Amino acid sequence: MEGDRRTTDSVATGEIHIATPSRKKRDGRHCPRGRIADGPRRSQPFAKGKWRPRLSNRHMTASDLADYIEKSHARTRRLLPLIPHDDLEWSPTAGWFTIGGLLRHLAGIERWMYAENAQKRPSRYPGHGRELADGYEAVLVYYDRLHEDAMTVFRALDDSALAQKVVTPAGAPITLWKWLRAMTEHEAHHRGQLYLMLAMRRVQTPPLYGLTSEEVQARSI
Ligand code: NI
Repeated sequence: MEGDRRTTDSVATGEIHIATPSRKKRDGRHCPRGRIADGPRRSQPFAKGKWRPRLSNRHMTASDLADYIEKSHARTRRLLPLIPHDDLEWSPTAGWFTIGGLLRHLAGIERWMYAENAQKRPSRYPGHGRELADGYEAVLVYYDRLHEDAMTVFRALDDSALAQKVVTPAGAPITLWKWLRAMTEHEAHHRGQLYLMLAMRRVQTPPLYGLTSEEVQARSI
């Protein structure tokens, strides 16, 4: 986590917009906790008076969230075959994550912190040391196995579970879907580091969403 303090409900909302409590106050309808609104605006069938919700009413189900976690993970996972085996424990500077350490960190955090917290259990995060998985093949197996185990936990969550509070290692209560959203942000943060570390080892990396920055510019008006 690198000292991240993103452990409360005040986490920045990022790309995913949250239905606000004011909806309940203003039109008397209760927006179930755990509802995540995204996508384009559209007219709302339940508005009373002058007020219209500022955000759309589309929401992410438990299944949608698990799919989103899976896709986010896949964008990191595809970097693993590109890692030069001899560079696995290379670090850009002393005292920083190595590439392998970063992968063990991501795997361990997902499985032993987030997936445990999701089951209302305390973190059992074991760190990111080489004793956990040493060598390219071992790291690959560790990374895949822990993700698979974590996904088994996440896929078992329903909308009601996602709307409940869990407690972070910092002792802060947070609604579970927000905690899992923070997990994808955490992963994206470290994925960016992996991209940079691979570039420093002169490895060509894939564009994140299919087009390079230059290709997007070429298609821009
Ligand atoms: Ni981290």
